[in-house]
Amino acid sequence: MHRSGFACFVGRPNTGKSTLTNALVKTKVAITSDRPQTTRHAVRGIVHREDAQLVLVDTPGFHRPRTLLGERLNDVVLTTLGEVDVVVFCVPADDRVGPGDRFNAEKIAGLGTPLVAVVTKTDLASKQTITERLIEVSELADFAEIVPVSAVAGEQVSLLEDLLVGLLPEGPPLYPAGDLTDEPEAVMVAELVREAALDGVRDELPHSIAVVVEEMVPRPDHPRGLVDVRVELYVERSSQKGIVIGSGGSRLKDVGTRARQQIEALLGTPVHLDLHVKVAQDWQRDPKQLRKLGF
Ligand SMILES: Nc1nc2c(ncn2[C@@H]2O[C@H](COP(=O)(O)OP(=O)(O)OP(=O)(O)O)[C@@H](O)[C@H]2O)c(=O)[nH]1
Ligand SMILES: [Mg+2]
Repeated sequence: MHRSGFACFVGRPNTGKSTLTNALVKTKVAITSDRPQTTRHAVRGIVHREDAQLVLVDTPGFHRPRTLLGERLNDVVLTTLGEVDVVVFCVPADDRVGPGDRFNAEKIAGLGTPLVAVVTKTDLASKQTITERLIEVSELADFAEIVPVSAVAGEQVSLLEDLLVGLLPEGPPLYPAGDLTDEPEAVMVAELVREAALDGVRDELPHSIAVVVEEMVPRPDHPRGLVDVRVELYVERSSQKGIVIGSGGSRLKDVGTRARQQIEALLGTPVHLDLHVKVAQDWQRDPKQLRKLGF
């Protein structure tokens, strides 16, 4: 028998949903960071097995929206939840269950879809803390399974995979063999630039950064197939522009170097990355700007 279907990750920001998605797919399909609200759209990662195809849908999770962007992100999650076979609720082992977790749990409790809870980041907590967390989580909703996992240490990741596969309906593969994601290349490139730009920025700035790939073209007759990639990095205020660029352009240069290495690995070709910073005033609250930036 062959099973196939969708498992959707939810949970408050920073709980390790994207890291776990990548661990299950064994490839980086979603960017991660220690800043909250890194993921901004539903990212699909595909696990291929002899007996099953498991499509993971990594989401931004639910949070109380403070901006129009926040509302759009909640809508993305709700729409996604309506279409999946199992919902995976993530809570970190190293932090107490709080209002954000309850908010997420309430949203999924009434769906009628099988729920699996994952206590993430078990490498950061003692056995006793993990046990406490498992009990706390069990009180939040009616879960079919509750599994402690460490995506970073690779603990219990394959057990989780087996559990999720077991909850999928019988069916043929949904994606061609070898496809690990359905993200367009340009979106992955933009995300890699955003990931590099998020590293080391604080406060509100992570939320204010948006990245758009304007152009990706192979340079004609280049012996090693160099690709020219032109990227715009948007911030919300001109004061933020200076922070992103850094003194004498040092920070932006560093972001560009790190992003380029990742993009070269993704595309398998050398890349010339042309990175510009622009101000899109208060884009998180502006419907027109949001549309332009793809939300
Ligand atoms: N030690 C440890 N750190 C982890 C683990 N999983 C995730 N992290 C870290 O936790 C932080 C958040 O991880 P993400 O995967 O980006 O979290 P997320 O839930 O996708 O966050 P949002 O997209 O903002 O909702 C990153 O710094 C990860 O490296 C884990 O198993 N162990
Ligand atoms: Mg994420």
